[in-house]
Amino acid sequence: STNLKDVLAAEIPEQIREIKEFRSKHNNTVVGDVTVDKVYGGMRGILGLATETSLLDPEEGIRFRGLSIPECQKMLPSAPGGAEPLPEGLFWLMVTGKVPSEAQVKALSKGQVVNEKMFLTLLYVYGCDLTCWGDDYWSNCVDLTGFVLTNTSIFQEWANRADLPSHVVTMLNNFPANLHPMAQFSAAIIACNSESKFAKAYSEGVKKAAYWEYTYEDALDLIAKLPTIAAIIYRNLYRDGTSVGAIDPNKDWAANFVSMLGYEDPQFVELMRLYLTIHTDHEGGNVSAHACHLVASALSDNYLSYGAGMCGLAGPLHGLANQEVLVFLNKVMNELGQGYTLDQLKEFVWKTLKSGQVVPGYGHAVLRKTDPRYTCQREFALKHLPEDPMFKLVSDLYKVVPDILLELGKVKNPWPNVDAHSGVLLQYYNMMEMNYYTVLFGVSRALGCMASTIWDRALGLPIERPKSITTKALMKKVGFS
Ligand code: FAM
Repeated sequence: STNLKDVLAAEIPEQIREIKEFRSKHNNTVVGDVTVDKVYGGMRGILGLATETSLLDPEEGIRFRGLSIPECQKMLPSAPGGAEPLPEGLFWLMVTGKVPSEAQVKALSKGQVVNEKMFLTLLYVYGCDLTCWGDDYWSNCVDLTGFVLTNTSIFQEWANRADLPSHVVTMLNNFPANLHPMAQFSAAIIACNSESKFAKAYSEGVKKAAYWEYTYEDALDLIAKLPTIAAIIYRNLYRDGTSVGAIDPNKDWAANFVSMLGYEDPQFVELMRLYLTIHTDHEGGNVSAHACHLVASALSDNYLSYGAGMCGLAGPLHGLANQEVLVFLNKVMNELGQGYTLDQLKEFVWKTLKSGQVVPGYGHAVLRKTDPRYTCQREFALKHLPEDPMFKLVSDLYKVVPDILLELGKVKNPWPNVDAHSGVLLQYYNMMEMNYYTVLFGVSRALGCMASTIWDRALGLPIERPKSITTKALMKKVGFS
C-alpha cells in the first residue's frame, strides 16, 4: 500500500506482541546502574527510554532504523534528477521500519488521486443513497468528493494539510521583529493546538487503543504545517512580510518549503532535502526529542508537545549552536580576515575558551567521533562549493580545534557535531540570516519526534515520571555523613 497509515496499522499489533513477550520474560533483568555521578550529571549514561526511530552509537553516529546516513543516502528515494534523499522517505522509514518505494514517498508528499474505484468505495463507506440524488447526481458527486477530501484524512497528505488556522497567521504577523524566530516558531506550533484531532477525540472519550490514529493525524498535519509557519516567520522578518505563496502538490516537502522561503536554486533545494533528512532524529534522549516525549506522555497533543521540544531546541547548547557557529565564524573572519594562518586560528580558539565560552559546533553528550552529519555536509561542500572561503574556514577549524579541546583536558568529545557545518552551506546559497537557522533544524526534527510520538501512543506508553531526590536524602541513602 502507498498509504502510510495502513502500513503502520498492520505493523502495530506485531510490535505490541513482541514487546509484551519480551517484557514478560525480562521485565526484571537489570540493564544498567545509577551512580551518584549520574544523578548530578544530567542523567548521562542512564538507560531509561525506549525510542524506536533511531539509535546513536558513540563511535559510528546515528542509524535510523538500522540505516547509517550513507546508507540512507543510497537507499532512500530521491527527487527526479536529484541525488539527496527525500525527507519523506526517512519519515516513512522511521514510522514503519521499512525503506519506502518511490510511490510510497510520492504519496506522502502529494497525497493520492481519487480514482473511480476508490470513489465508489467512499460512496459505500459514507452510505449514500444514489437513487435519491436524481438529476443532481453529478453535482452531488462533486460535492461528495470535496466533502470526502476535506473531511477524511485518507487522501490528505503533506501537501494537502499545510494550511494554517487564521489566528496563527494573525499571531505570527503581530510578533515584534525582535522576538527570536525560535520563540515565534514554538509559539505558533503551540497555537495550532486548536486544530488537534487527538485533543478533540480525547475530550469525546475515544478509547486508548485508538489514540495512535488521532496522534498520527496530528503528526502529519503538524509536519505539513511547519514549512508554512517557518516560511511566514522568515518572510515577516527578512522579506518585508511578502506572501509565502501557495503549496504546489507536485513538489516534494523540501522543494515547497524552499519556494515558500523565496529561493529557487535547484541546488539549494537539494541541500535542503539533505538538511531536512539529517536533522530529523538523534535517538530519544536529546533535549528536543526528550522534551517532546515527556510532554506527550501527559497526553498533551502533538502541537503542545512538539512546541515544548522546540523550546529546548532553541537553547545554545542544543539546536541554537548552528546560529552560534556562524556568529563564531564571522568573528574569526572579521578579526583575522581570509589570509589567517593556522596558528592565528589556534590563538583565536584559545582566546574563546579562556574567556569562558564554548567552541560552538564541537563536542557531544553521546558521540565520541566526528558526527557523520558533519561528514555528509562536508562531502556536499566538497562537491558543490569547494572554493568557498567560509567552507575553507570550517575545514581549517577541523584541523585545529580537536587538539585544543583535547589539551583542555575535560572535554569528552573534541570532534565536530552537525552544527559546525550547516550554516556555511546555507550562507553559500545566500541564506544569510543566522538567527533563523535553528528554525530549519526545527522543521526537520519534527519528522523524528512525530514518528516517535505516534509509536508512544501505539504502544500505550505511560506518563513519564523519573524519581528525583534531595541531596540530603541521597547522602543518607549511600551512607555519607
Ligand atoms: N568547547 C568548550 N568546552 C566544552 C566543549 C566545547 N565545544 N564541549 C564540552 N566542553 C566542556 C563542558 O562545558 C564541560 O565543562 P565544565 O565541566 O567546566 O562544565 C566539560 O567540557 C565536559 O563536558 P562534556 O562531558 O564533554 O560535554 P557535555 O555532554 O556536558 O555537553 C555539549 C555536550 C554538546 C553541550 C558540549 O560539548 C558543548 O557545549 N558543545 C558546544 C555547543 C554545541 O555545539 N552544541 C550542539 C550539540 C549538537 F550536537 C546539538 O545538539 N545540536
